[in-house]
Amino acid sequence: MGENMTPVYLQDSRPDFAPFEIDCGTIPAFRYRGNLRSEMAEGRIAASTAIDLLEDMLMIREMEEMIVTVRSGAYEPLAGFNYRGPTHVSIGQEGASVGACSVLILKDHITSTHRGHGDSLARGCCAIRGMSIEQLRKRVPHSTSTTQEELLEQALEEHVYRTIAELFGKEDGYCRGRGGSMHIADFTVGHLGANAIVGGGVPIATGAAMGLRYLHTGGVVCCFAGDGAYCNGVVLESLNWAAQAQFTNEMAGKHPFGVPIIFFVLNNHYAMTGRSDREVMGVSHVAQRAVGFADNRMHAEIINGMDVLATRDAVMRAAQGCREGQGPYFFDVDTYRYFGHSLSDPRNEYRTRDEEAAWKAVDPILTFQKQLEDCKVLDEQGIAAVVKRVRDRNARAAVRAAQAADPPPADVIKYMYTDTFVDKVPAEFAKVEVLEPLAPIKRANGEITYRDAIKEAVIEEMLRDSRVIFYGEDVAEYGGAFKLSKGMLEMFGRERVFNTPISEACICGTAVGAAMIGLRPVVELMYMDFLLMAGDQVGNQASKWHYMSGAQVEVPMVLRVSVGAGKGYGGQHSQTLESEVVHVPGMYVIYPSTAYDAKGLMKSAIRDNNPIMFVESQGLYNEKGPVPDKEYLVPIGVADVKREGSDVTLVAYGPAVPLALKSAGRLQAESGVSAEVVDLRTLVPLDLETVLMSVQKTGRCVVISQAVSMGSFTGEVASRVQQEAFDYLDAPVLRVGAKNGIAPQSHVLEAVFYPRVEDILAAVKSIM
Ligand SMILES: Cc1ncc(C[n+]2csc(CCOP(=O)(O)OP(=O)(O)O)c2C)c(N)n1
Repeated sequence: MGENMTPVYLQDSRPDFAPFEIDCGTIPAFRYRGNLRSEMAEGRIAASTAIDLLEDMLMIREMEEMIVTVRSGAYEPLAGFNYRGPTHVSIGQEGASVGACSVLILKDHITSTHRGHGDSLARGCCAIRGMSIEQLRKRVPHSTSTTQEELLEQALEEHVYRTIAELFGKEDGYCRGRGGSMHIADFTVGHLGANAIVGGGVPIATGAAMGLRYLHTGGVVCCFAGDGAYCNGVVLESLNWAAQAQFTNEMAGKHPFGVPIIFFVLNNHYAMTGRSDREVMGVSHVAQRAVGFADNRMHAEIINGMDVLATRDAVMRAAQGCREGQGPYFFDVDTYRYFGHSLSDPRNEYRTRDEEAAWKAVDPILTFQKQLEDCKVLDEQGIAAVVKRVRDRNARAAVRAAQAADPPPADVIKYMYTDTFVDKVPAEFAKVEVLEPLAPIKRANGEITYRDAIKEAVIEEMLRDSRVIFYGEDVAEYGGAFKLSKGMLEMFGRERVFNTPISEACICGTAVGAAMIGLRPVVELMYMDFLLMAGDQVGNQASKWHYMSGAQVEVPMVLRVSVGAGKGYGGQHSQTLESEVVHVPGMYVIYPSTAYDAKGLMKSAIRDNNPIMFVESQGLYNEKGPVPDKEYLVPIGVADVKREGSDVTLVAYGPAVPLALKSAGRLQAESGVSAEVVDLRTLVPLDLETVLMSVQKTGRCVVISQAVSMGSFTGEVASRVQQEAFDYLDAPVLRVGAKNGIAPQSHVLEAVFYPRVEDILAAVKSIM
């Protein structure tokens, strides 16, 4: 094979120290030189569209100015209304949001930020304007109107109403009052959510775009985020993720093409109060960030964000480029927010009135109004009529929103979880291509290892549903650090099984985005300790979006995490951190102890529509157990009595289960104590019933896990048992776990660090 016939991933990397220089290229700034007159002359914009642009910018400004006055009590139509929500207004940035959204189509998506009313209103308006009469009718189901014009107007008003209702925390809000201003989302128009975590939405956008690429929908994601966000680790990880060579070179499979995302930086020059340029960044323009991530600089450009036509032009070009496989794109959009970070920020500590005046002189609305007049699209009265239409519409919507029903208090945790799962795979996803079939996993006496059981489950589910994709660090050729996925790349190809950068936050965050747009990612974190690198994406994003969106979206993803412990790997490769995840509700947590349960639970997890943390014990990977080679599922949220007994209940999960079983054997043999062992299998949802039934029988309970005792999930189980079975208890409920310390390297220390059979025996003896 000639050198240039060798696939990239097989090409050697050899030493070659010949001197050379890297040319990082140039980044154009403000290359758009058009205006409304030239756009109209070239047929790039219709007069009616130009009016729509004005109307949408005005809608944002009016709405946000209203929020400001409502907050101060001065908004007349809502005098006395108590608005408690946040007030991060984007006044000044309307040209950026509206220009960008005006050229997206319905199958496209956006993500946004804490300052996202403008993006959200703009996305909704632009999407609604592109809707058919049938689609409009769905937005206003109670309308009796029949004309497109009337339905459009009603749908726009409903859009403002549902936006304001969400800000006011009402049941009619887009997220049923569960999200509010900073988490507003409308998944029906591809708005995947604003995000109150600075930078938190960027990996979600990236994962969604990666998913659109896999599904070949032709859709694009426009990722709105501020300049401040572009110092944040997960954002930089996302840039790297989106630009990975493996998505565009021949490794990408039959149809190499880039990730269709536009990183649209709303660069208003300030984070909260700190300056991005000249203070907390070492480059003078955010656009320079792109240079470090892709040889083509992600087509980076600096755009005039005060000119709605410039942002429109940029996104039009980028969206087309993305659809042709040229993504990602990076726009540093130069804009300004007139108000402070929030209303409690007077702004004078970090910027001058002169600076503000200079930006207001290039106001996106006023300059565009002037162009509309110059081009005779609207005269003064025409503009006044648009202003009035917007103002009246917003006022009607606000009054209606203020009077709308609050969510019923009894529903406070409704929508935490979904009870849906994939019963039947839609035909379009049931056809799965297998490149090189993998030999079936061999059974000796019907047994396979815990590792192979999990592998078999993932493979079976990938064969069942093409929406299941699998990725993580080193999982492709190498088969993962624990060889669990060996052969899966060859079987399913790199579009479905691929290595990732060492980006735990992005592994989790992209899975959220991919799940939001319809995939069912299974992703791997090599050690559970690395979960802390991904804390926000797991705790604030994966766990929360179903609830925060008012159940608009499901996030079906399985996060496989592997727990070290007992191998002398010390404090950063040995922790079992399930209690951290349990403490942020929203994610199911599964922790199997046998090969049988591992397979059945993994299959259930992949079919379930909740985000799921699947905890695996490295100590159990080689343990064998009977696993039928026929299809079966183990239900999530059902504990299992692994040994029956009558004197004491040992509640355990994961690697503590074999320990509990050994202890039960010794208790019987050495002291005639009959111990029942309950394997929780699932921590969330918790099957307390099975535990309570056992405790009612035995009157005694010891809860065991491998985790450090302080803050462990065993505390939760012990307290619930005490609370709900107090009358049946003959002794206090005890807990056994690892010492309240850090896992040591020394095998002598490690041997006493983790819970041992002796600890369990001592605990049981103390209560017998
Ligand atoms: C991870 C995180 N850190 C800090 C904050 C507090 N905070 C809210 S907005 C903000 C500034 C964000 O700046 P930028 O991304 O430029 O957006 P802008 O507010 O300018 O629109 C900060 C620090 C937060 N919400 N999330």
